[in-house]
Amino acid sequence: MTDSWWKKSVVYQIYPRSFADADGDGMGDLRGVIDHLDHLAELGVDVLWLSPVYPSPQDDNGYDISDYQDIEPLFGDLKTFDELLAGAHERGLKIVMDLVVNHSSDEHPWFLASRSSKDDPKRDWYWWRPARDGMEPGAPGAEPTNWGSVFGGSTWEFDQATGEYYLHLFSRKQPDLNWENPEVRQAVYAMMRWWLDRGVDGFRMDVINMISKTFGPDGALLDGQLPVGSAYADGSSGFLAGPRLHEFLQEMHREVFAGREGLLTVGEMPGVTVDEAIRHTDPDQHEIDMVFQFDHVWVDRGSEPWRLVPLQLTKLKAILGRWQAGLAEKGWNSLYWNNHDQPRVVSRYGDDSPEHRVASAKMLGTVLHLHRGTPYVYQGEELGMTNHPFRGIDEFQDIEALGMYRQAVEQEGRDPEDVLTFLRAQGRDNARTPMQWDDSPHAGFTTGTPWLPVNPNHTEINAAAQRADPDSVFHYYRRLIELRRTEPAVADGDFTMLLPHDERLYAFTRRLDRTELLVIGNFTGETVRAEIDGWDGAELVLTNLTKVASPTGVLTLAPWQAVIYRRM
Ligand code: TEU
Repeated sequence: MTDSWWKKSVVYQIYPRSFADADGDGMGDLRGVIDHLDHLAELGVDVLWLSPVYPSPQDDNGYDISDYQDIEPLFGDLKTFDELLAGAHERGLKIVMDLVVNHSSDEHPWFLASRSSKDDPKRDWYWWRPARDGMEPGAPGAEPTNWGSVFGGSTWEFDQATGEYYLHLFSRKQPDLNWENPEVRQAVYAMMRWWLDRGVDGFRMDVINMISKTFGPDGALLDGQLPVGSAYADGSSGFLAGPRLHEFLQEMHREVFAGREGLLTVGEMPGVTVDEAIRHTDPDQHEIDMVFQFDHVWVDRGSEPWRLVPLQLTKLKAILGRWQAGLAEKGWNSLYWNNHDQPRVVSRYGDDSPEHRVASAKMLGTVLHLHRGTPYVYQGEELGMTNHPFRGIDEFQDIEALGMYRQAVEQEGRDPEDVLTFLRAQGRDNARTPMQWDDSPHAGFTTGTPWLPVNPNHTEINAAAQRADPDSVFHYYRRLIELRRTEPAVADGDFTMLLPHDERLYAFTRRLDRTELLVIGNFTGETVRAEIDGWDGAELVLTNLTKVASPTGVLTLAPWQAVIYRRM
């Protein structure tokens, strides 16, 4: 890929299950996306990323795929998909698919064959291992390693049929594919080419830094012992950024992307370091265009599980500043606050009270979109949608929330209220409540019963109201997105962090040739004066507050205010 059009683009993530339901079964679908393409075109984004729409038992809402080359019947069929693709392309929107190939569903024919016998030709397509040396297969503690899965429990599932265990870093219905096997890789590449030939414009690659793994034939205990109070160990040194990761991504590039233009590739990489990201995204390495790193969304989690720590702005700035500096010369950043795995940013780093929700949502958008990199907007973020008021564990549906809860409460004896407090703040279902289109009973999402309850605040927060209101979060996001197109310094300028020790203001400049932008966001509900000189008389390009009470000069920020100034 020689062109890097995506440096000037904004991506919008659709979680199809929760976006819009056209057939009334309570579950979003592709027709629902087609029906709302104009909302997306009006917002002005360039690319749509669809979370998985492939056939799936839906154990992890589609991140468990049982057929990579078809559409989940709940969502539609290939014909509807082609219609969506055409409708998007007509409006100048590209479509990027989710690529989930670290693991498949346990109901995928590949896995059904693999588990059928030790001699099956596909046995080695997944990670099968015998019980720990000298232990009875299936007995407690006999798992090949002591690794804990992301969704709770062991990463190993014992399979009676052949008396061995298979590896699943996520749920037991998501067995890990064995990328060491070249047949697996070729099957994945063929599938990717099939989608590209159909017209899709790229891939968001799920946990792609986990595809290269190492462990001894018997499986070794990691670090000798378990952390105090934990039922399982962290196995990530055995599967994050494994020894063949760069090789696999380069091979994929050669086999799938080489010679094709106009694509976007982004690798989701929990735990990726800046140095690794530079290697992955340096165009000369021929791997991928950008990565999703996680440092800035792990900043409010304590080192112990189930501990929430309040946001410390200086830490957030240090993290994002390090990523900006690290990828300044080579490689490229992706920018996100939200996705289907993260709580709503206005509830998390902003203030979702009626008084400050709109201002803080716009402030957070301003800070993110003015960084150097490609911004991602997650559905509903452009409305300032908030976390959901979950009452109890019964209201959560996410396999991660339920699995973590079970492990924490039943196996580790933690206080259920502590765990709930954590899940209310950080649980993934916060992002997955239905999109709020209007103030009707199910927010215009469905005429049926929504699979996850609609947030009761949809009577206030919804797309219809915001499209009609020029001061809404929606129209502010539109202006932010437009600014990337009209002001070259937004996409191409360099980045300099200011006030790194300030706990209240997030401030930086962007410079391209003679144009310099100053961006400041007030992360508090108080008026704050910014100690930044030299900007008297600069042009105010954008601010999130139309009526600013404070008359005391350009660099005094009202509660949750954001400003963008320009000087030449
Ligand atoms: O997420 C990878 C991942 O690491 C997440 O588990 C994340 O760290 C966690 O959910 C935060 O709470 C990807 C997908 O985005 C996620 O939806 C899938 O569940 C997961 O992979 C497995 O496919």
